Amino acid sequence: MSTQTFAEKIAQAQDFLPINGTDYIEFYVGNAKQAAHYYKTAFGYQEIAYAGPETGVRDRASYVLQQGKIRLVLTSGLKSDSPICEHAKKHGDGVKILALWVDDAYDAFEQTTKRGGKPYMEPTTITDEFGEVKMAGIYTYGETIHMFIERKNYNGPFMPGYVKSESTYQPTDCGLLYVDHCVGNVGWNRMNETVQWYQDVMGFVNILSFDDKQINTEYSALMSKVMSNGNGFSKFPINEPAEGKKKSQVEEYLDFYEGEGVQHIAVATKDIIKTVTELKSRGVEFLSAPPEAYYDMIPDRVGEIDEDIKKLQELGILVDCDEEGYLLQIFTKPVEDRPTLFYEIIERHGAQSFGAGNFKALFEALEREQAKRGNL
Ligand code: TYF
Ligand code: FE
Repeated sequence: MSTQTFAEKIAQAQDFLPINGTDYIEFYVGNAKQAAHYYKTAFGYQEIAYAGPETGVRDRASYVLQQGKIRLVLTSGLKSDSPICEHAKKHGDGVKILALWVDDAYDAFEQTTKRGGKPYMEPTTITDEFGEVKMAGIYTYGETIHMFIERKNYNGPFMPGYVKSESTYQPTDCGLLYVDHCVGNVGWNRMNETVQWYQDVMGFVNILSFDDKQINTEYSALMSKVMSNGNGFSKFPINEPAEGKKKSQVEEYLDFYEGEGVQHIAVATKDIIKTVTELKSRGVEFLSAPPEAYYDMIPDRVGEIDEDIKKLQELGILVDCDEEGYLLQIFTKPVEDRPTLFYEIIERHGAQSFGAGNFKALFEALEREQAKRGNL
């Protein structure tokens, strides 16, 4: 392991793009009304805002959901020739926009495009009776976008163009608090340029790397590098498939998403046992637990933890540690029919890493699912 702490590593990031955190994540989906219902019912999000024909938007319908600091926007196009429908046709339901909350959206656009970022949306100011939001966007991997959102002078429900949701169906929350990290899958030999892009265009630093020697099972392999901004609020691990005996899980994703895109979104909780118990009772499906031996080894591998290991085992929650503490994590199955996007639930107790000690158990569970789909 390296001798630098995570804090020392991220301190080396450049400061030309200050980011306060994730502003929202927008999905392009086939049926936003039903997707919103799923995220509310199964994951405990509340519906806060809406835009669509009833509010004067002709080409789309968007539902804004919130839980803790997490905001999801679910958007459908209303005509087959809409770029939203084309996106959904090609990729299935998936993440289109990873929006970052910044202090100066115009400067964020200027700083990133002059360093090679490809424009998606020129800086724009939109206003309504609640104030103004400034925004701009650039492309990252695949058709995925980073939007820069500045909302210093805004106190409306979401942003101009949206009205407060009138929905009275608001299931209770599941303890999800904030976006910990969002992972992107890129194509063969695309890791280095993507990492370089985050360094050059966004000023991020590489805080962790795993090569295919560390991340492989009997069957398949992948490589992973974690990119972080200077305060650690924005972390984007990047995966690339690697050659193994059988098809890499990253390759399966690329085949079914028909390109590069967001593989998983990790959301933080302060009580993973409660959160996962609740999610399971609402029908969220998780990868199967590792074998008994995995849990027998936790005291030796990780040391003492606050949680009851029996309870973690019952729920299939994984445990790992680094020099700074430990973490608990668990992964859902893909949340659509294509084996593409899934979620991670994570509870950190000091550890700033990503669960490398779990990779083998995790990837074996992933491959059991891959094999069921006939893609291994
Ligand atoms: O974000 C991470 O790095 C961990 C582990 O295909 C991981 O959540 C890495 C690659 C992958 C699935 C999970
Ligand atoms: Fe993760």
